[in-house]
Amino acid sequence: MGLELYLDLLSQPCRAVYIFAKKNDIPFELRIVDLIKGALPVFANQECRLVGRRAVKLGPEHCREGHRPWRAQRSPPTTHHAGLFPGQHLSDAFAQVNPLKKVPALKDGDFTLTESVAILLYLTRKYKVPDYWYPQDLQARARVDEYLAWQHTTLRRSCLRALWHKVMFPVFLGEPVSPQTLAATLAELDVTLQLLEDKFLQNKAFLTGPHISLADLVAITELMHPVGAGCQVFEGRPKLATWRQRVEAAVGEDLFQEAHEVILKAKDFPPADPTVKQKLMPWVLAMIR
Ligand code: GTX
Repeated sequence: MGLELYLDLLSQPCRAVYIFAKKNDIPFELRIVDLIKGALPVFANQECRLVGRRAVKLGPEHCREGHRPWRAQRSPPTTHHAGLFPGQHLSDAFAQVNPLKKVPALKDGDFTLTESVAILLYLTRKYKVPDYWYPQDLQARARVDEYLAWQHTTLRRSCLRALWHKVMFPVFLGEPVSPQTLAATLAELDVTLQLLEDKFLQNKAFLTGPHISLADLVAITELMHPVGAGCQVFEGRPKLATWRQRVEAAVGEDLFQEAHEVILKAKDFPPADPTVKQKLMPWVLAMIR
């Protein structure tokens, strides 16, 4: 068995891994892990097939009765397989890959790996990818490392909270968020965006220099969380706005849109079914502390 990536594109680190693998033509089998357990019709009973660089979702009409967790599809010339694990992120099968039951996760033969940053670095080392993603140059690489270390406790937290406080709690879960909490969350996001601009982007084309790197990919996939919630994160921030355009162009607009298709619909997610909500609440509360 070759490389398998366990992802849910609702998750920001999964989007970074997905874009990186596809952009660099890394052959992988996609195992879709449905984090919110089939609560969204767009995920339920769907199978995905990768055709070249596009993931094609197959609707329920293509699924068999009692359909199998995943069905491999082959599509020449780039044969990537695809799979679906609807509502399986807490399953025993997934726990074999990641005992922490979080995505992204990677399986390469008998080797399993968790943590998005570790996965991205593994992919840069195992496959021949352009140097700019994670430069060999000591100091250029250190800049990427610096960003990757910074973002986990800062931008990750702010963007995740903005999405949940603005949309996922009040609209999807029907749990009101006080105006004070929302205001505090958005203020925190604002401070973090300023840091991103002042400390990292400065007047450069990309966060760590003249070329796109893992830092930009990890950052943009985070920022698309509040964007999906309807936050105008680029408004009044011309430098960040042009940086976003550069990153999108470097990644390729089709791939960028494909990876963000689901999160960009976050505002329109239908309210969760009460039983789904009951199952999700402990997970959500543990995630949004
Ligand atoms: N530090 C890890 C990384 O970067 O890989 C974090 C992994 C992580 O927390 N993954 C989350 C998960 O699998 C998904 S990312 C947040 C998802 C937001 C969904 C928005 C609608 N969580 C599952 C769990 O905790 O059970």
